[in-house]
Amino acid sequence: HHIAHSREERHPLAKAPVTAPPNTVDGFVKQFLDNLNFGQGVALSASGVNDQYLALARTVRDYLMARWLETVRRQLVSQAKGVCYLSAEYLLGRQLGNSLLATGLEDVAAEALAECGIDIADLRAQEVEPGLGNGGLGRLAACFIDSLATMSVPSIGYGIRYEYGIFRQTFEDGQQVEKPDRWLSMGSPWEFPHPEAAQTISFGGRTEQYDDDGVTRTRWIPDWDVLAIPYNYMVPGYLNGRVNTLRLWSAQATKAFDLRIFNAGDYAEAVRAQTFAENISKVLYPEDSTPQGKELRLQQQYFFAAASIADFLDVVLPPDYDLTKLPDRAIFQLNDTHPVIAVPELMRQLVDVRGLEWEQAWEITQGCFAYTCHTLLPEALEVWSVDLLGRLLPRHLEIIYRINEEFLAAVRERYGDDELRVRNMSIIGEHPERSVRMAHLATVASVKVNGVAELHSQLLREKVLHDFHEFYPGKFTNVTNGITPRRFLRLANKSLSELITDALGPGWVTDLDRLRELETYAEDPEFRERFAEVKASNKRRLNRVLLERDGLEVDDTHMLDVMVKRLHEYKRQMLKLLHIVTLYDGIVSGRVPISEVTPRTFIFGAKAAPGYRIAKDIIHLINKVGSVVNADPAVEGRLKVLFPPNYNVTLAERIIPAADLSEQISLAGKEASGTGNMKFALNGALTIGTDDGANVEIRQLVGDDHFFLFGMTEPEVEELAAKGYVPSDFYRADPNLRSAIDLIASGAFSGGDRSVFEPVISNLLYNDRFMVLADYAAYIAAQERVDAAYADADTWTRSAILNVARCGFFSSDRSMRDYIDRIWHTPPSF
Ligand code: B1H
Repeated sequence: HHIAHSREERHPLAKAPVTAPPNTVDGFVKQFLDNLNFGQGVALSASGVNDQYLALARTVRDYLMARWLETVRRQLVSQAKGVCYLSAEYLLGRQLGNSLLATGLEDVAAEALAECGIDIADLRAQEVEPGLGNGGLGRLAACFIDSLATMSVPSIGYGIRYEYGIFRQTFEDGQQVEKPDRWLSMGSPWEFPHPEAAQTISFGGRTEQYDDDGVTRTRWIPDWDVLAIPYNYMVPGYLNGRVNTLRLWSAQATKAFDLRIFNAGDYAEAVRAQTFAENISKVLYPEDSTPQGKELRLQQQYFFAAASIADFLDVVLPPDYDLTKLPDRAIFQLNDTHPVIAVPELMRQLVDVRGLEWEQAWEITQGCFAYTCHTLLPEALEVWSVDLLGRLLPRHLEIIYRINEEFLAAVRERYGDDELRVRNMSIIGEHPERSVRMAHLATVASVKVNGVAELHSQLLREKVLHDFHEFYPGKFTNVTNGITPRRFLRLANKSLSELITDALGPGWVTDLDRLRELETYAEDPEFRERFAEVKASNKRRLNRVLLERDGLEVDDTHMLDVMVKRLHEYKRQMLKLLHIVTLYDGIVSGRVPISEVTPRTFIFGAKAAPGYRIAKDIIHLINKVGSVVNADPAVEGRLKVLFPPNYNVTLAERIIPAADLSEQISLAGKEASGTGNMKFALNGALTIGTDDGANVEIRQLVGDDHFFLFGMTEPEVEELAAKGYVPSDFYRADPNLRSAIDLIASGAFSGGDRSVFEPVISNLLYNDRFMVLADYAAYIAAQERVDAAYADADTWTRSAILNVARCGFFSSDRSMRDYIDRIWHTPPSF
């Protein structure tokens, strides 16, 4: 099933290059109507809005097709070194707007549809976003493949086509309830299934040794298998005629019915076996930051890692490719440890399937992988029990053991019998049970290991992977995360983009450092006025969106203070909430005259992992505080707390451009990077933040005068932890804090019931792992500085413009350049 590398085309029409439909309104109308009539099988007069959306999507697709086929053809010919980005998550967001942008068809399409009596905005609203990721890690993968296409880097994204993406969040009486995300139920016009290119993926069974012409070899005799069906998605570059591929795998039973069981008359059992196989790609695990040690999750990981490796070796590479050259042809970038099982899988392919010597295979493997670590939380470092891994993948466990044996021999050779060090570095951990440490395996196998922001990379080198840094000097590097300016500026914030383009011309979209040139415009009162009007219009747009979506009202005269991100204790949504409760408490207790309260609308957006009790309690508490504060006449509408449910990429694109204040308040040393922080700054919000993750770099770039820094630094956190942190001491010492906590504990937000939020309160007073109480006073003081700064609207606007001007560094194009220069060494392509 190799791709035909050359085929003589006999019909003259097949010799001609594939061409796009004419780039005109008439050409677009014709293609749209053809898709509606021949693709959807409906007449325009009888078509519904979903028919029209699907036809429009197919039309844009048709414009991209010639470029896609050409990209594939050129890569086949050039065999240039490319990137295989391996990620269990791609949080893509809607595709239609980005495809129209990439083809330059936005205006043509809008006009063409208007001529058919259709408002394109109604069709855009039809699209259900593919939520195939949890949060930052999945969105990062989506930004990276956008930048790779835009920068013409040969690359394939590999991942899983989950039938259900991240759950749809609803609130019932303020509590999170999860609903399945049926993103495929109305059909997905963006995917191309290729069942003929399926891979068979095996599991279970045992291994045995056999004699192969005098050489002892190992083979794996698995006991069950599934089919991996590739679904291809287009990844269009921005106005550059390149379309890369995202290949997502879907699981299918190897035989539609197990004939043996079927013939024995057990029809139900046969169908059950099919369901079992198809469960593998059924649902995205909704945990962000803390991996689930479930067997199905390991099946998912191996399923997509093995399918991707096999696809690259058997389908992408030409037949008879000399595999010793693989490191010059491909780099497999591991997005966290989720795909790390690809390491022993490549070894198995090279040694067991293709008969290479172990040493040679290991040399190749070590030249082909690079690993990105995304965390610092110890509980987030993925491990798999030896027992489970050995049952599911017995051959891979043997391979891991041998890699470890040779690695530890090298460690001993270097350090002598420093058994403590050997135990700490081993790929196999012993406590609380024997397990494979995936980060260690990834580090040993990789050319480079990178963290995702300067501080994070430094802490990886100095703490989490310190022994490895000492053992492999030069292996560790930093690549600070980035975001795509196409989606998060050009598409999400059209009015700001137009203002920037008026000033600088259109080139900034692919050269974000050019935003620097806005610095001089920050001094121009007229430009500031236009910038402020952009912000105001984005608030009005958000108001319309939230009113229609959730019946929520944004007061566009308020400061918009936003905290949107996954709900996790280390991110400290509780700290934000204590600020709100403190403001409210000040008003109702009469300590603060209402005229002194800066009118603010607080927006939260956050999903909690379904099994994360405290996180769900915090969501409940935010909603309850919101109900009380929003309804209390004493507040005179000066404080509003909004928590639209189901925060996702689509909503982010509406909220972020409207924000004034960006909340990035994690405990220092816990947020690896953050990427929302970058999106806000680039859209002209000022940040209130700790010295954590990429906040550090944002502050360095925008300058202290345009960033509200507060809280302990990472070394101060360590110091406090070392001397023994007692949260209740902070509670007792600070009357404002005490009063706010007491108000929650009193049942003021739970109809007088003191038990509802008791777990949250106890957790704060007697545990507070992420030191919310220790940073409370500094946070409140920083918020007072925010109020003071906001009172001078023109100076605030100047700061906002300077944030935009100075954050071009955070383009994911720059991140890709860093990966290319320091890790991948992929030469530029066409
Ligand atoms: C990040 C995850 C993550 N770090 C396990 N780790 C998952 C871990 O399903 N799982 O098992 C899912 C996700 N996600 C985030 O990555 C960091 O917390 C952010 O700070 C960072 O910006 C982002 C991208 O690097």
